[in-house]
Amino acid sequence: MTVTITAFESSPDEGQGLARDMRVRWALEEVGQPYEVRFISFKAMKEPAHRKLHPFGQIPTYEEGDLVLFESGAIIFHIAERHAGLLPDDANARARAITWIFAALNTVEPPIVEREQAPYQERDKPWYEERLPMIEDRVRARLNDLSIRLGDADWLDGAFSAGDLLMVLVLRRVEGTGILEEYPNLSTY
Ligand code: GTB
Repeated sequence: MTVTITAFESSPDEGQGLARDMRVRWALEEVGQPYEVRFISFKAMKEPAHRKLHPFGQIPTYEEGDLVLFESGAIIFHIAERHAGLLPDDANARARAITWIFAALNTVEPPIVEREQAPYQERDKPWYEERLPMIEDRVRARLNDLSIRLGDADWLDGAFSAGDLLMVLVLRRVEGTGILEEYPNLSTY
């Protein structure tokens, strides 16, 4: 069955792959599932036709026959449940890999997104210069703990999993800021 995902028609990152469709693309590539990409404008994202697929008017979405999904984490989990290569077979290892999916999205990504958005949303505020280092320290706190846990391992828990896929792409959002580079093992990861 054909899988179709949505992505920005014109991405603000000019093709660096930082938007969340990249997670879905990597997961599909990883499991060898062919897919099509429907590119969508910012205007069309907010129109009723797209909101039927995504209630918040965002990308990515995932269509597979009658099934329509949104939320990159749910999409990755769906792909990982149906194809080999993204979640281990052993029940406990699988539960731990799923834990890393949630850790990437719920614990590591939020301060990174806050730091990423601050310059766009708050640069003109009188408190911006004072607040930025605080936000950056919240990112460092997460990266420090993650760095300690990863140590010199290749992946977070044994073999590569969907948890690594998401964590790597979450970390890419701070690549080049100097913060990720403070943790050489995370940069290598
Ligand atoms: N929780 C949802 C998920 O995980 O799928 C969040 C989806 C989301 O934030 N989508 C963003 C979007 O559609 C694109 S990824 N934004 C438009 C809107 O809300 O109106 C966020 C993103 C956008 C652009 C870059 N970039 O260019 O660097 C990076 C990340």
